[in-house]
This record gives sequence, structure tokens and C-alpha cells, in this order.
Amino acid sequence: MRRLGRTVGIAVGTAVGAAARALRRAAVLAGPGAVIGLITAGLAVGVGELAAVWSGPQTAPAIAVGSAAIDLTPTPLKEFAIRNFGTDDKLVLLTGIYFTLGLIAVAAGLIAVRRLGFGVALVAMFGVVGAWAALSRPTSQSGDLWPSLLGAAAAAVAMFLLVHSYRAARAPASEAPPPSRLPVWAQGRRGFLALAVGTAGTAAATELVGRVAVDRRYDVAVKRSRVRIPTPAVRAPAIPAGAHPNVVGLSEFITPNSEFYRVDTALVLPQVDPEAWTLRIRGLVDRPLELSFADLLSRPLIEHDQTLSCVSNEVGGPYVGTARWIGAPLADLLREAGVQRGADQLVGRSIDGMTIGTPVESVLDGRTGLLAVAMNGEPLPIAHGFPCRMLVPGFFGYVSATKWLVDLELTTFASYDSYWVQRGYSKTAPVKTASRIDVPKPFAHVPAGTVTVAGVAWATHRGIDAVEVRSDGGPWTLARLAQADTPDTWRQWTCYLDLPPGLHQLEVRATDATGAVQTAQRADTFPDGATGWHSVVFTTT
Ligand SMILES: Nc1nc2c(c(=O)[nH]1)N[C@H]1C(S)=C(S)[C@@H](COP(=O)(O)O)O[C@H]1N2
Ligand SMILES: [Mo]
Repeated sequence: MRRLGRTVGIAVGTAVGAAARALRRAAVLAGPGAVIGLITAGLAVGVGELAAVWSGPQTAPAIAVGSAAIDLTPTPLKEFAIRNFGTDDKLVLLTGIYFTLGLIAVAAGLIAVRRLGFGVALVAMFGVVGAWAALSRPTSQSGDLWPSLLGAAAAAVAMFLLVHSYRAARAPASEAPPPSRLPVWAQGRRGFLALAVGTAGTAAATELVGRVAVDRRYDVAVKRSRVRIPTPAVRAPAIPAGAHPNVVGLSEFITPNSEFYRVDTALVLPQVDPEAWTLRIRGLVDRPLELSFADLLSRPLIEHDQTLSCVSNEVGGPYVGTARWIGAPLADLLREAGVQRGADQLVGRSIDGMTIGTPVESVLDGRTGLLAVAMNGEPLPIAHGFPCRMLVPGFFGYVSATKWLVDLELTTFASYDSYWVQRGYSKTAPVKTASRIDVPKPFAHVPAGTVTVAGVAWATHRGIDAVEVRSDGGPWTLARLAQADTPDTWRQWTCYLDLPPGLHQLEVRATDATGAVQTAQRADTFPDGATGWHSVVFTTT
């Protein structure tokens, strides 16, 4: 025990010594002001994280500011981010926020060693920005401002002490040190270093404890693992054996959950406790309803295969996937609630305030709209909306597929614009007929002769009737369609082309079950989905 104590003591001493040396070196390189700035910013973040244990992970300063930034981001910039960073867009945003914070922290520190008041004012300003961001969230509560305010307060005190200690330490030894009300241990060069290392350590500790405690308090992974989804009253027919041609490189027919694309505005995944979850159905209805998760699971459930795709998916892009879902039929619930005449929009709200509007007429026209609770044989993954999401085949996700759903309101399109509609997207957006070449990959080298071309095509809810492929602008060849699962799923296809050695360009187009041929006309993803033919350039040798 004694030995252990001594070893730990030595280890801590060594770590503190190393930290002190690193700080001193940084102070020499960048100036003590920069170090003071960075340490105080670190403390603000750490204390904010710790305070977020009480108000929720979404209220931590950087997350609050990031979420506000997402909502304020102009649509073209958001499209750019989705296009270039994809599902990593959130990581890029957070990195940018921390980087900006770091720069401002350095500036604040450099200012503070000259004019302490200005430095502290800058810190206070940041507290206010964080608090404002937290309160600007659609589902915010008044307590949400505390993480940013407490973080900024801690940073202001630390800055005050560090700057005073630094000034005292800097005074030439020949002069009497300026009168100081600092405690003895915080005086002199060693005192300044002790204060700096202590503040940095507190920053790290609060950050660490805050993160662990936030996870323990809010993470619903364990509760999710305990959810048992009842056997559906209506099973989906087995997926036809011929739905997936055995071609290497062709997408799976059912997209594994781990590979299913994720698109949402949630900077931290909403953690919805299934035991506390309720869904309200309200607005223009005769009988408003409220269901618990147990109520939902006790209803007759339906299993249904559906392809989901994103309006931000570019021609040939990855934001499309197919899953076997289980859920309660949405239409039955709406009928129980009694939709009133004139209600033409069904608005789904998520726990984090996302709003998604779907035409009521479509939900009630016989298609399999679901309040989905399971995806590919397991409870919905947290990233895909646990415990409950909406799905209405035929529409892009932003107008049909609310994740972390907690509220359904019957209203009108004339009286309410949902989240992306407020940002210029179309009020409603049926999935456009699309096709994608999965094989060969762009810039692949394959042997000349008979070349295998394969891919997917989807016109969700209408179904696919034909796919054609051509090379180098030549005549179209009909692809062989794999067996259809349902009109709500994509259809896979293969095509064998004889090609001489050289560089080739393949193009693909699909015809949906209404007979409409996919247009060659290029359109942007904004405002209601991209059009145009996917093409792949590759070489035969
Ligand atoms: N709560 C919430 N639900 C949401 C979104 C969101 O940002 N928040 N994004 C929508 C969009 S734009 C799409 S394309 C689908 C994506 O669903 P997935 O992430 O499960 O693939 O979810 C929809 N539901
Ligand atoms: Mo989307």
C-alpha cells in the first residue's frame, strides 16, 4: 500500500512536472498570454461539460453553439457540407468550433495580460453567446443557459488569478514585488506555474468527469438492449432469392444498420428513454391521443421493407438504403384520432425539435406508413431514431421520416412550414426516379471483353420497370432486372457489355412503373432532389 502510494505520488509528480515544462515551453514560444487564454478556455469547456450533467448534453457550450450554427447555416453551405463531408459533417463542424474557440482564447489571453478587464469581458461575452445558443434551441428550457454561464464564470476567475500571478512573477527580482493579495502559493514564478497547471488539470478533470457522468445519466443503450420487439402480426414475405444478383461490389439488397446512411441535424444523438417516451397525436383531430411505448408495441405490428433516401443525395450518391422495418401502421392511428376535414399536413416533431411535414392524403392512401420501432431485426439504432420514427414510402426523408418522434400534429400546409421548408426546400418531395452504377467503380481497370455492369435503381412506392445502360453515348441496352421485392424497395440490375480495350463512359437510366423514363436533365439536390443520369468512367485493358 505504502509502495503503491509512493509510486502513484511519483507518477503524479512526474506528470505535473512534465505538464509544467510543456506549459513553460509553450509560454516561451507563444507568450504566456496565449497559454493563459487556452487554459481558461479549456476550463470553460470542462466546467460547461460538467454543468451539462444536469441540463443535458445538448446544453454543453460547444454543442449548443454548434447546434445553433447548424440551424443558422444557409442552405447552400449546408448542401456543400453534406456533399463534401457527408456523415462526417458534424465532426468537421465541431472541429471548426473548437479551433475557432482556441484562436479566440489565444487572443483573449494576449489581451488579458495587457488589459485584464478586456480579457475578462471577452470571456463574459462568450458565456453570453453560449447561453443564447442554448436558449435558442427549439426545445430549450431556462436552465440550459447554466453550462455556458458557469463555464465563463470559472474561466473569468481563472483568468483574473492567472494574470495577477503572472504579473507578480514577471516583476524584476531587484524591485520589491508589487503588492499582491494572492495567496503565497500562487506568488512568484513557481506560483504562477502551479496555478496554470492546477487550472489545466481542473479543466481536464471537469471535462472527463462531465463526459462520463453525462453518458451514465443520459445514454439509453442499455435500455435499448432490453427492448423486446413483439412478433409482427403481419410478416413481410421473404426477400426473393433473386433480388440480389451475386456480383462483387454490388450493394447488399438489405443495407446493414451499421452501413445505413445517417443524415440529421443532431450534433449529439438524442437519448430518448423508452419508458418515459410518449407520442401525442393532436391538432385537427376529433380525439387527441397519447401513447406510451408499451401502448405502441401492443398494437398489431407490420413488417415492411422500404428504401429510404435523402433529398441531399446527389446523382450516384450514397444517401440511400433499404431496411426491413417493423412498426405500427400510421394510417390506423390517424383514423382512431379522427382526422378533421381540411387537415392536409401531418407534422412529425422530434425530441430535439426537428419538424417534418407529410401530406395526410398520402399517409391515408393505402401505402404502408409506419411508426417504426425496429430496423433489420433489432430495435431502431439510436442514430436512426430510437425508440420510434416515422416512415412513409415514396417521399424523401426530410418530408416523411422523423427520427426520435414524440409528437404528431395534424395541420395544414398553408399554416405551417416544417424545418427544411423554412429553409427553402419544397413543401413536399416525392422520391425522384434514380439509378446508380455500383460496378464497375469509377476509374477501375477491368479486363476487356464482356464487362459486368451492376447497380441499383429506385422510384420508391412507384417501383422500377426497366433499367438501361449504354457505353460511350451508344445505343441503350436493357439491363436484366433482379426480382422485385416490393414497389417500396429499390431494384437491383445487371448488364453485360462487350467492350474493346480503352477508356469508357457508362451511363444508366431507369423507367418507373408509371412508364416515366428517368430524365437526363441535370438538377441540383436543392430544392426537391437531384436528377440526371449517373455515369462512371473506367478502363478496359
Ligand atoms: N429528428 C430528425 N429526424 C430526421 C432528420 C433530422 O435531422 N432530425 N433528418 C431527416 C432526413 S433529411 C433524412 S434523409 C432521414 C435520414 O434517416 P437515417 O439517418 O435513418 O438514414 O431522416 C429524417 N429524419
Ligand atoms: Mo435527407
